[in-house]
Amino acid sequence: MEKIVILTGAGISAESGLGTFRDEGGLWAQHAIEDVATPEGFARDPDLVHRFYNARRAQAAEATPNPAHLALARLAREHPGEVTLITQNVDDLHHRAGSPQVLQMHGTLMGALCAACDHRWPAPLVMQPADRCPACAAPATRPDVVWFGEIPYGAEVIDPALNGADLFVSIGTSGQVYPAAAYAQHCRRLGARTVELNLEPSENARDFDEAHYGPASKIVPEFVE
Ligand code: BV8
Repeated sequence: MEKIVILTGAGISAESGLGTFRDEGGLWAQHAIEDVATPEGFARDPDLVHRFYNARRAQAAEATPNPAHLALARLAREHPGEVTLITQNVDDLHHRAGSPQVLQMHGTLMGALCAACDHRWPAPLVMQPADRCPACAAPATRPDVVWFGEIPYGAEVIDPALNGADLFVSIGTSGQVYPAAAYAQHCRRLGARTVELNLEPSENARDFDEAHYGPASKIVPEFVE
């Protein structure tokens, strides 16, 4: 029973038409990180931040899973209990591809969170600063995503999975955001084999025993076969 941990980033959704962060013309090129992906940015201009996420939520709703998402869903279904899928992505393409378990460590575009009472509910397509929380009625609703400086979700599941991994596969991430960018090195130190599937070498390419470069929709199904 080989324990496989898979980490995905924006690159796996690129061929589904969703923008990545750090590629040419990527999401961050249009906005400063501080303005749209930090609590301070949200406090400063909640309308800008809601518009940034509303646009991405609409784009994600229009997108469809690509062969890379589908291959990972097939792998998990064919190896029940052996695959832990962790994604940095906030789109729902892994869910819609049929992955039985998806751990969204940076939250989800499809979720709303009340900053006043921590209530969570399915996000409407368009969120606005004046929206009131359905539980406490405070006008404190925000996208349920993890911004810089906030603690990622799921460590209670992620950490044991990383510690028990025989194989760690990183797909479509530039390896620049922590703690996700440290996972490969952590698993390797504990004796796991580490593999990178990406368009080009990532910032932490040295942490991998094996690498395959090319578009995810091609190299992920090939790797999974
Ligand atoms: C935390 C929100 C404390 C949702 C995101 C100094 C040093 C080290 C660390 C830090 C530091 N200063 C601050 C930190 C911590 C900070 C951090 O890492 N900063 C970086 C910038 C240095 N991290 C945090 O603040 C995190 N929280 O540390 O809390 C803590 C932690 C643990 C325990 C206790 C306390 C919170 C980080 C989360 C931030 N939120 N997003 C959203 O808007 O989506 S980050 C954002 O970047 C997204 O989540 C995204 O997923 C993530 C990573 O980006 P990638 O997915 O890698 O996307 P990118 O565009 O970069 O790369 C795409 C890749 O795909 C490229 O390599 C490209 O070649 C490839 N590609 C493109 N097309 C294809 C392809 N591959 C295959 N096929 C293709 N077709």
